[in-house]
Amino acid sequence: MKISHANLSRTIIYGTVATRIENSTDGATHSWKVFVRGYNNTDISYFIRSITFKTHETFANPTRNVDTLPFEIEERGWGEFTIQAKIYFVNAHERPIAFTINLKLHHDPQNKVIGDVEYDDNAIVNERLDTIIFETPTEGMYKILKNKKEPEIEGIVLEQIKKEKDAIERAIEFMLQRLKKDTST
Ligand code: SLL
Repeated sequence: MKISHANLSRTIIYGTVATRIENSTDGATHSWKVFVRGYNNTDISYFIRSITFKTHETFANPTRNVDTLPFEIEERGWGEFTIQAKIYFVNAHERPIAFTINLKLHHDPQNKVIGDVEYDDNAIVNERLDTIIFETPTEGMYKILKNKKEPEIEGIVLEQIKKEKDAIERAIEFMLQRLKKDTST
C-alpha cells in the first residue's frame, strides 16, 4: 500500500573529498572519497539500506555496494569523472533513486562546501545538499520516516538554502513578467 500526499522529506549531503599524494610512485595523484551522508553527519541508515557507487571502468570492481555506515568508498586515482549513485531504501518496495556525483580532484569555482562539517585545509571538497521527497511512499517507508525526526538545519547552511530559494523565486518572477510582456505585445 502507498500513502499519498505524505509530505515527508529527508536531507542528504553528497560529494567527494580529495587530497593530493606527494611523491606518488604508482601513478595515482590523489586519494579520494565519495560519500552520501546526513546533515552534521547524522545517521541516515534508519531509512537508507544501501548505496551503490558506480565509478569508472579504469578501476577494479567499478560498481560497489555499501550497506553499512559510512556510505562512502575510498580510492586512489589520477582523473576526474562522474560517479553514478543509487540509493536503496530500508523498505525494499520503495523505489530506489539514482543521481550523479562529480568527483573533483582540483579546485574549481563550481566546487561547493556545505559547511556543516570540517575538512582539512588542503582537502579538495565538492558537496551538494539535496532533499529526497517521499510524495507517495510505501506504508513501510512512511512508518520509518514518520517515527523519526530529522536534525534541524541551522546557521549558515540554512541561510544558503534560503538564498538559493530566493534566487529561484526571483528567476520565476522575472520569467512570469517577461511572459506577460510578450503576450501583451
Ligand atoms: C579523464 N575522463 O581522462 C577521465 C577519466 C579516470 C580516472 C578519469 C584510475 C586509477 C587506477 C583513475 O584514476 N581513473 O586505475 O588506479 O580524466
